Amino acid sequence: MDNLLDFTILDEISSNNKSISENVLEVLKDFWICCVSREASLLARKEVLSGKAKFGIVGDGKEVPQVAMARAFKKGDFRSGYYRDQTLMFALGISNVEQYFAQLYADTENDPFSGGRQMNCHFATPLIDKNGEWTNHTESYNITSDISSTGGQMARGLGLAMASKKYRERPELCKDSKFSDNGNEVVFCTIGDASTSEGIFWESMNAAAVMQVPLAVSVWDDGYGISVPIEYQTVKSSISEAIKGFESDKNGEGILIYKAFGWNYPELCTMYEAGIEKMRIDHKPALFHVSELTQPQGHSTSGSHERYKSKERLAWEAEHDCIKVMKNWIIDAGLASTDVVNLIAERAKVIYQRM
Ligand SMILES: Cc1ncc(C[n+]2csc(CCOP(=O)(O)OP(=O)(O)O)c2C)c(N)n1
Ligand SMILES: [Mg+2]
Repeated sequence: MDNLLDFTILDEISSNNKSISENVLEVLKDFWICCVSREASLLARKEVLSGKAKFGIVGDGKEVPQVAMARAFKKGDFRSGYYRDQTLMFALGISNVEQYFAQLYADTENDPFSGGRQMNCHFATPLIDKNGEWTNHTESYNITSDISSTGGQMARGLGLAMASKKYRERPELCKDSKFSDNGNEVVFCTIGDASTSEGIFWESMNAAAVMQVPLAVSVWDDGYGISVPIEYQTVKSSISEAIKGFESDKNGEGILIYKAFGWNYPELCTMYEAGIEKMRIDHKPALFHVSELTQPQGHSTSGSHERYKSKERLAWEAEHDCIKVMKNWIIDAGLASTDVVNLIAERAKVIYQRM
């Protein structure tokens, strides 16, 4: 199988258009990662439904906020998240598409995240080397092993963020440290909208606000928890509204609350860049509410969302698909021609047909 994350298409595009800027190439690279990730999700469902794997839960519909988040994720940072984050893994180079499928197939030799033991899309990076020695965490992107109990990532994220605060309070611990760069790390936590109804979410947000630790919680809000719509799950159907009492006041306590639509790539980039940089300096926790996300194939390979979403909702989702909106934005903003974005989308498909 080819390494589907090769970026030769970008060399091709820039050699055909010598005046293309580095910034535009970065945007096209993000678009390419989103397209490849989507194709991987589509194939994963097919592989399960045709009997080649037992179960699949994938990240389609959540691609664009993750390439934006990846831009703010630095070496030394940690993530404590859940099963929708394959695009972030592709963008950070933590997973390639072969490894993603190795985990889907429970391939004991080629799944680097769990040796075939975990469900698919449960990522992890090692914190020790082959000899059992600590690796230098300040030089790697660090992923704590994903767990299937929704919400469980919150307490772990909180603990890691607390550790950064302790390092900053004790500079003597940071000298030649493999674990912290003066507490400048951020812990990225991801959670679905429905899982914010769990007690552990509120306990962790409260503790983060009281202790003022660098915990950046992104809520991927696709309006559903399996088949349950958000109005039965979250008061006021909005986590950023529900959590307003936690918001930072003039005394500086509390959390910062950011909001963006999951299909708005430029706004997501600005939100994460500014929000995370601020957090590295002042260690104030933040909630990033990313709403209007979609789930093109439904919750998991066990079920069909056509059975619980209305025709109107399905049509709305097709219209607000984050990759479709990003593609139109690239063209409308004059960053690249329709031909170039179509080439990227088609090439992602062609590579996947070769597998
Ligand atoms: C503690 C716990 N309760 C229930 C489940 C079963 N479960 C798996 S995913 C899910 C819905 C999660 O919805 P949401 O948080 O909105 O994330 P999404 O899948 O929509 O991205 C549920 C109830 C679980 N895995 N863990
Ligand atoms: Mg959801």
